[in-house]
Amino acid sequence: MKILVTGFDPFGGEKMNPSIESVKLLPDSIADATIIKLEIPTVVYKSLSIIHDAIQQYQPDVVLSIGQAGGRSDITIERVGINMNDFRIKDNEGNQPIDQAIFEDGPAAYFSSLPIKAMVNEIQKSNIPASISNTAGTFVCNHVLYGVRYMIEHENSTMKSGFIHIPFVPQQVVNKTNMPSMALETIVEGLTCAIRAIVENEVDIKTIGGKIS
Ligand code: PCA
Repeated sequence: MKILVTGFDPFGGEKMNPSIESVKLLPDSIADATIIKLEIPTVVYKSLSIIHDAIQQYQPDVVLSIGQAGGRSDITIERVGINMNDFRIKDNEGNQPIDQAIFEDGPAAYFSSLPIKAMVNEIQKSNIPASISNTAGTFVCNHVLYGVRYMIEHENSTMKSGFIHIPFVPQQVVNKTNMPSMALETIVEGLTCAIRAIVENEVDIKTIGGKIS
């Protein structure tokens, strides 16, 4: 099995993005799956075209994208991407779409096709905080979650894809009051657990993981 794992470059005035830093530190093989690592820009559509080229080149079985969600305290496995670009800030090339569909002819949303509950479970088994998230926001991360599934479904491919958001790392919150963070090594361990769960669970497990709000 081949898994393409993507991470973003820094955005929003941050000096680093723990998503690409953690991806770089992943082992080259997890549970016998080959891990292919790819940096993508925090830019609408360009992020997707770089993933598209990598899919053509490597023909992975799974595309897993990682992004920073500053303010979250745990590793969150995203359930759904929505057909919406509504940017609170400019992306890294100055684009700021407001209330625009990502793909005009696409459905309102796509669900992740990864075993999200099994992934949460496997991370928690290593004593690392993790949960399901029901929104990936409306910035470039949601764009990539939705857009990668759109590309895959349009090519009638059985390739799986999904998204994980990670917190800030401690060095990013030194001057931010009451802001949660997680050590980079812990994030890397959590992502490794999540990838193991993807390899070992063709079908997701049935367990409680919903939220009231
Ligand atoms: N996080 C942003 C985009 C890039 C990243 O790492 C987001 O949550 O949309």
